[in-house]
Amino acid sequence: VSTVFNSVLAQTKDTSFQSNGNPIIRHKYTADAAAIVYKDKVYLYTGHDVAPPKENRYVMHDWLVFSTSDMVNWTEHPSPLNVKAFKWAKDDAWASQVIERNGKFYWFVAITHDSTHRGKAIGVAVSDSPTGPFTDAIGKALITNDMTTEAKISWDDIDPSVFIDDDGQAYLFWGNTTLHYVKLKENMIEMDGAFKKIDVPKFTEAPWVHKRNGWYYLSYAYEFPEKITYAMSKNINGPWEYKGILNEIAGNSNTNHQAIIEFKGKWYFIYHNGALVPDAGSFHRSVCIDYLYYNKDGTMKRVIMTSE
Ligand code: FUB
Repeated sequence: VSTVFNSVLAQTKDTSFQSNGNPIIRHKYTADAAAIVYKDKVYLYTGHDVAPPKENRYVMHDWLVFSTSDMVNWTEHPSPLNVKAFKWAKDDAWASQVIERNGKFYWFVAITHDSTHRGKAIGVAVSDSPTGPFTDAIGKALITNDMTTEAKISWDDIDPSVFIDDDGQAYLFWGNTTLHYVKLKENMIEMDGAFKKIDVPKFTEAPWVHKRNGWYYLSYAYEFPEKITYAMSKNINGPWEYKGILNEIAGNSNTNHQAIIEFKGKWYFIYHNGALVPDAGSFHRSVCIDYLYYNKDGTMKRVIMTSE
């Protein structure tokens, strides 16, 4: 445990390690994975749980980035983004996702807004490199809690997930309890049109959209404690057909949060659990990776968690 907590000290240079089964990162707590494939490498972006031992609350100030060419040998890069980069925000480096467009990397994040706005908000940072440094792209929140009026909770505008379709149209999905999406302009930092809602069974949070063979897949955290479940559609605007559970509650954590990528011909399901050390639990989470397989009809097979 002390190794894990010592790692809170700032890292200043690239370091390497081999993953040896799940959790893949064992020297610090990582959560809320998002990943992209760029130029023959996977870049894995995670949140960073730093709550003192036994403290049952999220303490998260920065996001981390790791890269690999083979899913075994990993490089950890110095943290390229901290909540302090967003002058309008207070704290809480919650779930995020990075996407590349025209050689720029856009990092959409959920954070707590400062005292002028209630609750969580979504911001976006930009960089010329997948490993940063990233700077606030617009100097204010892209989405604030008061833009979604049905909100009864202050944390409903979280968990941004971006997707660029084959025709170049970008979409931002997000939410807790209510799942919203909106088109993004070509510049990735302005919204284009009205918010829309998606009604899928027992949506909690953590949307992730990917596409394969003409099918759109919308995976998300379902119920609480969370399982990951999914729906499919032939159209990004739905209707979405619910398909069922992708993975069960992941060892010892109330939340789960997935990313799905294809890399060198294999599909990967990236998620987190709370099983790095005994009693790690919901606020000391760790990223895990398992293979993802499809059935002939395009549905996804249930993920066998090698972390259990
Ligand atoms: O890590 C903080 C929050 O917990 C995330 O935003 C949710 O997806 C859940 O994992």
